[in-house]
Parts: sequence; C-alpha cells; structure tokens
Amino acid sequence: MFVDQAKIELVSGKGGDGAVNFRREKYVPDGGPDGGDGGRGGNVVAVADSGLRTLMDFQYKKKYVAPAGENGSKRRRSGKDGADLEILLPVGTLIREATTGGVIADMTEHGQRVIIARGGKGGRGNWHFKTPTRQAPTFSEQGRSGVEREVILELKMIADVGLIGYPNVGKSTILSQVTRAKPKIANYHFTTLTPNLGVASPTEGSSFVIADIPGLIDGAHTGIGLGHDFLRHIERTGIFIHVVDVLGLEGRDPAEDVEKINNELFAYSDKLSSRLQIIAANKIDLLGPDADISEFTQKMEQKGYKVFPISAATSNGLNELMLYVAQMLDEIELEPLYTEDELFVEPEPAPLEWYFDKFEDDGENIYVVSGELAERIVFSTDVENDESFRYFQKYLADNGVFEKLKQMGINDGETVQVADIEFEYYD
Ligand SMILES: Nc1nc2c(ncn2[C@@H]2O[C@H](COP(=O)(O)OP(=O)(O)OP(=O)(O)O)[C@@H](O)[C@H]2O)c(=O)[nH]1
Ligand SMILES: [Mg+2]
Repeated sequence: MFVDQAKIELVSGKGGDGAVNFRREKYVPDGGPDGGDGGRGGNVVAVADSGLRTLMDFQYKKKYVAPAGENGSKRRRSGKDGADLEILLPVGTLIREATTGGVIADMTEHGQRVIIARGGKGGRGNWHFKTPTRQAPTFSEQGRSGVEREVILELKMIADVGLIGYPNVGKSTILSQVTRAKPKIANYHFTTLTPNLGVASPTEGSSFVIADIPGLIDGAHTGIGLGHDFLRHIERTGIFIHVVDVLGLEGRDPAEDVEKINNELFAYSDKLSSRLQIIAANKIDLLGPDADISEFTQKMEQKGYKVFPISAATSNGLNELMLYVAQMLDEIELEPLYTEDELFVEPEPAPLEWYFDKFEDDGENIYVVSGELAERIVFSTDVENDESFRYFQKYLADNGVFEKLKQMGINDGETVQVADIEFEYYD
C-alpha cells in the first residue's frame, strides 16, 4: 500500500525529578543535602531514511511518546537523559505543524535529523536549594513535562523529471524503457495507481530520477480520477515530460490533451506552470507511411514546447529525448517548493519561559522561579549593588513574575528564590 499523508502526535519525554537526599556518612554527623538532578526527557527526532518508500506505518500508529528522563539520586548523581525517539521517514517527507500548516522541516537527504519536540528539562535536586539560612532544604524540583506537537507528514517524492499525460498514452512504457523500473503496463486507463520511480542514465556520468504518476484527466484538480492525489509527487521535479498519444487512438486531439492537462496542473498549483515541459509525441511506430504529425509539432513549437517524436514500444527517439532532458536539467534552476514565510516554523521551540514552583520547607513557603530567563537575569545581577538589585526587581516586575507569584498566593515576608538569588517578598 502506498500512503503519502499522515497526521501524528509527537510527545517529547518528561524531565526526571530532582532528588531530596542528605549525605549520611559514618563520621559526618550532619551531612548536607546531596539529592541529584533529574535527566532531560527524550527528544522526538525525525530521521530521513532512503530505505522507506511510504508513510504506511503511520496509518496504524498515531501517537509517539519519547521516554522520560531518569530521576536524580543521592550523592548529587544526575539521572540519565531520556533516549531520543527516532521517527523514521522516507526521504522527501515534508513535516508541517498541524495547526498552522507551516513547514517545520523538509527531509530531503538520507540521514537528515531534525528535533521536532525537545524533551522536558530535568528538575534540580535539593542541594541546589541550600542557602546560608536554609541548610537542609527538603524539596526539589519536578521534571518539566515534554512538549506535544501534532504534525502532518506529506511525502513529496524526490525526482528530477515527471512523466505527465492522459491515461494510456505510454508514460509507464517510457519509464520501463529508460530505467530499470518495472511498472505495470497495460492497454487500459489507470493502469498505474501509485507513483513509480526510476533512474535514467543516458550518458555515463549523467543520471536523474524520473517519476511516473497516474494519468491525469479533465477535472483532475477537483478530484476526478486519480491524478490529483499524486501531483504532489511531481512538485519537486524541474522538468515535465508531457506524453501524448500522437495518433489520437482514443479519439482525442493530442494538442487539446496538452492544453487540458496543463489547465489541471496550473489549477493545482501556480508553481507548476513555470516548469519546463518537453512534449513526447508517442506511438509513432503506429503511424502509417503517409501520416504527418507536422501540424501537431508546429502547434506545440509555436507555444514554445520542444517536441520529440518517439515510440516507447520500440525505443525509437527515446535516447535523444533523454539526452535533451539531461542537458536541460543542467541548465534550469528550480524554484523552491515553499515560500520563505512558510518556512520554517521553529523545529524546536526554545523554552524561553519562566518556571514557577511553590515548596514547603519546615512549615514555610518558598517560591522558586527558574528557567533560562531567570538564569540570565541572575547572571547579570550583583546583589551587593543596590542599583543592580533594583534593576533585577524591575525586570521581574516587567516580566509579570510578581503578578504570577501573587496568583500563587504569596504573602509578605515569604521567600522567593530566582535561580541563585534569594530575597524576601514585600508587595
Ligand atoms: N504501439 C505502441 N504502443 C504503445 C507505445 N507506448 C505504450 N504503448 C501501449 O499503450 C498502452 C498503455 O501504456 P502504458 O505505458 O501503460 O500507459 P500509461 O500512460 O502509463 O497509462 P496509465 O498508467 O493508465 O496512465 C499499453 O498497451 C502499451 O503497450 C508505443 O510507443 N507504441
Ligand atoms: Mg502507467
């Protein structure tokens, strides 16, 4: 089964809890606090793997939770970080945030790794809370919870060249002749139900990937037929080989075919309208001795298309076509798949948050403010210097820290500890 879309939920691991412990050694009567820190929770990491072809696995399993970090233990021993949870994805998978649709990452290369959800921070053990006035803190921090992210996976295959056209015009036959791929070929519509890839190498040293997608029909962009579901797989291709049955064996006019298919492509996405198209006028082996395709050829050339008369059945003309494609691939520059502002939603939201905890120690409340922001302001504060300390207080006020402490029920005279700085609260 070929599955190219999925919506899954990723949850990074919870941080381990900090430990509460006191040193107990034979000849040390009153050992100090030595509870270690909890380890960080496991990250959820997307990994591109060229061995995978579909997103089928995600049909069944929708929720992925990374392991928690280990709790801290005695003797200041830190808990182990949670292991990364790797989500293996086929190369070409786009990861979008489900809520905004923004692109988080485009997994275009085998082995590429992107952290999608960062594990929660481990809690600090009780030895961090020892101060001159509090020799034996009986509390520690809990680990922070992990992050939950709902993401949409969208596989857009990586190919240089896309074969497009009506059903039954010979697209799969071309693929089977110029690559080692063995797509199903038959004389009816929609023989090809899912995309096929093959590698062509018309000259030594040149090679490119060709994608064959199900045939397109009128109204494809509104969901008629199969083609529309698969257009995403030619979004990355720089060149389209537009295949027509030049004899009009099924009663259609090949020039009209080209126009109709192009209308479908452009209705699907504007971006496809600027792609280079090369016309493969197929099935010329069936042309009678007096047949003349110059009218078709001229029409196409007037529109700026180069036309290659070919027979996929006999291989006639295929080599010239492939050499031209190789040459053009060298010359064209491909537009990016997504716009600048669509790219990138932060792959790993930076935890620039304030964390608040309320602990009870010896019947007394202690309010602990922590996190990256708390550490930064404390780092730049000199508590011995009045001006510096006033700046520190103002910074906390401006950032809503006191407001939050009030909500937590702080009373005058109770202790606040911001990272390493401790002071008494007065409204
Ligand atoms: N005589 C002749 N028959 C061809 C040629 N190319 C393809 N055919 C036949 O046309 C029919 C359709 O070929 P496919 O390659 O399956 O066509 P397709 O475009 O992939 O069709 P869908 O997958 O249904 O979209 C088959 O019976 C092929 O053998 C050709 O150059 N000459
Ligand atoms: Mg086919």
